[in-house]
Amino acid sequence: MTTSDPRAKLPDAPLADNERLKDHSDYLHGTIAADLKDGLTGGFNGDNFQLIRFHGMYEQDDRDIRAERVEQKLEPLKNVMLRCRLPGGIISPKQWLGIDEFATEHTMYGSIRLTTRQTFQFHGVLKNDVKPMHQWLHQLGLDSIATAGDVNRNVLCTSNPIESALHREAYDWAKKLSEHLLPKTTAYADIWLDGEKVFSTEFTQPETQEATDKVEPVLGKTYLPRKFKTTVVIPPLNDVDLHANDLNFIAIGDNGKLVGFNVLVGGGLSMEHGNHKTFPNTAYDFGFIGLGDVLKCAEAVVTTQRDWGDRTNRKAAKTRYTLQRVGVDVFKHEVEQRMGVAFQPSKPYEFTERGDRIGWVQGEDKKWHLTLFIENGRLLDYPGKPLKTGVREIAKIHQGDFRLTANQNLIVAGVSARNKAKIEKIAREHGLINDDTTEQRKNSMACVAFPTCPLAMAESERFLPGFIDQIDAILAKNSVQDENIILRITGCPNGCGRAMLAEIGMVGKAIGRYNLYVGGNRAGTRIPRLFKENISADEILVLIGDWVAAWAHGREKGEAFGDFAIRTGIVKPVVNAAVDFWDESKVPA
Ligand code: SRM
Ligand code: SF4
Repeated sequence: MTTSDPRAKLPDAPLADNERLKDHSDYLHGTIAADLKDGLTGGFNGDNFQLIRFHGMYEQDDRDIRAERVEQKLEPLKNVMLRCRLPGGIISPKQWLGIDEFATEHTMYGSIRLTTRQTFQFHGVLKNDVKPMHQWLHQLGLDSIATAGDVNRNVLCTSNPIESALHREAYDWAKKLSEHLLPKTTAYADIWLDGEKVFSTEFTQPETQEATDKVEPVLGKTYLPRKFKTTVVIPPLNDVDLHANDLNFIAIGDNGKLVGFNVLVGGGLSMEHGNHKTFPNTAYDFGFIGLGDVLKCAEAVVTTQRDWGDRTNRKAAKTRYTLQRVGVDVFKHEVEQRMGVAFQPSKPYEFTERGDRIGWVQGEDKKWHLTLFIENGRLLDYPGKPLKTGVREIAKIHQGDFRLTANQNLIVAGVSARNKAKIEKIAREHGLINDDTTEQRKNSMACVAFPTCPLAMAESERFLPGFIDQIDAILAKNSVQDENIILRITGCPNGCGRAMLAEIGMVGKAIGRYNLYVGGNRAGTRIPRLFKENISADEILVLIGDWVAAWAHGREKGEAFGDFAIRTGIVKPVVNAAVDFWDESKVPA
């Protein structure tokens, strides 16, 4: 479906090469199956390099040894990173044992990496193990469809079941949304599972537009212009960081029963250093819808973005740029037309926090939930701290489920009073509970970056733990060691660690150098502003030292650091990122 609205007209420019690639891919099949047999390279050839992303994988190589391999005239050590699809982050103990075994036996690094989008990644899978890996996941009831590429990604849902009686209903919606928006092509089954069905959709080779609509009724033959992200969130906890996402459903309850959702569209965090046409953005409020309209609404937003998104320039292709180009009201009106319902005024709600509640909490059904803090989400056995083994030992006796959080942590959920002490003992023995972990460490986050991420400009995951030691010392010196500042680092401006929603955000510029942003808020509804460009960690520590001293002594009662930074004029707030992110003189007086 296309529109006749003249405001949705695309720039007069050739389509980006990814559009050709999708168009020629035969609904994401490409020549991946044949490529698997090519033993001359550890990587994927031609378009397949990109196409495997739609199947949840990225080709990578270990950057720590890249130069050494080149010197030895060897191909970089190519391998695959896989990202699982796990709507709402829920995984059973049996499935956990299966993924643990795969990571241990069949990956170069042996780790399970919990991500900022409630799922896990395997790093370092060699080409020969790629097909067996998908079959392994399939027999566990898992898949990696559409966790990357120009599609709707893993759907997030507020993690902790204690937070509200609405959780089960909200989680069901996250699952339904994920399935409704999945690609319907059988490419995944054909390539990885020898045609075994993953979903019930029938696939026939389409010859007409009508047939195309039947194969991919929502996404279409060339899928979306760019990646697309969706959340379901239960106030007051914005643990999924909804403003990083294109489409958000905020659960509205009445007497503990879900009655509908407020819908927010057009969030996203990535940008490019110095490119003023790119900007991070908080999502726009479209209004309230009842439960009967949820799937229709999701489909209408996705298809509007599918048809109106800029396919000529991938840097302008995400939903927020479409909204900027056509106007929020025009986009919203089109969504209403497509779903056949008008949005009602939004219902009141409030977000107060984003962090996970580390430790035990008891749910309304009397079951216990233990949130384990996993530094940077990296589960591996470290000397004296066998974290991965610890989770495996818990999985062997746990009768509830596990929930991955969007803050890279892990919840052992649904524990009976009888099993509580046993699980806590295992967690403590394996270093999964550490009473010395500071509040600052729990509220800090880093993206993966080196050595696996090809886009990393600076260290992030490997840098953060030592940096937090120094921030902790600053907090202690100012007698605020029991408090914290939401601090996040990303190795480049793509923003995977969500620094663009932190109170203090560091964005990699070059090895050892970062751009420093300040002034996000606790609820995750304000984007921080650039304070200084291209500075070293030592320079940043001096600045943070001065700011913490001022905050500790001059803050108002309960005032968080980000709000203090705005009130005292360290930076001006970002009010409307599309207008004033790059130019603070445009902030209204
Ligand atoms: Fe991300 C690309 C890791 C969450 C914005 N991201 C990548 C790649 C795949 C690099 C690449 O394209 O080759 C990174 C792989 C590193 C590695 O070795 O594992 C990568 N992103 C991650 C993860 C693992 C970071 C983490 O530490 O947990 C997160 C996996 C999420 C998941 O499970 O699906 C991750 N990425 C995010 C987020 C945060 C979020 O969604 O809440 C963002 C910012 C939000 C947004 O989309 O605006 C994010 N990643 C990007 C972008 C910029 C996209 C854009 O709009 O321009 C890229 C690059 C791209 O797509 O071109 C990227
Ligand atoms: Fe890689 Fe950049 Fe994402 Fe970090 S923010 S994981 S460096 S793409």
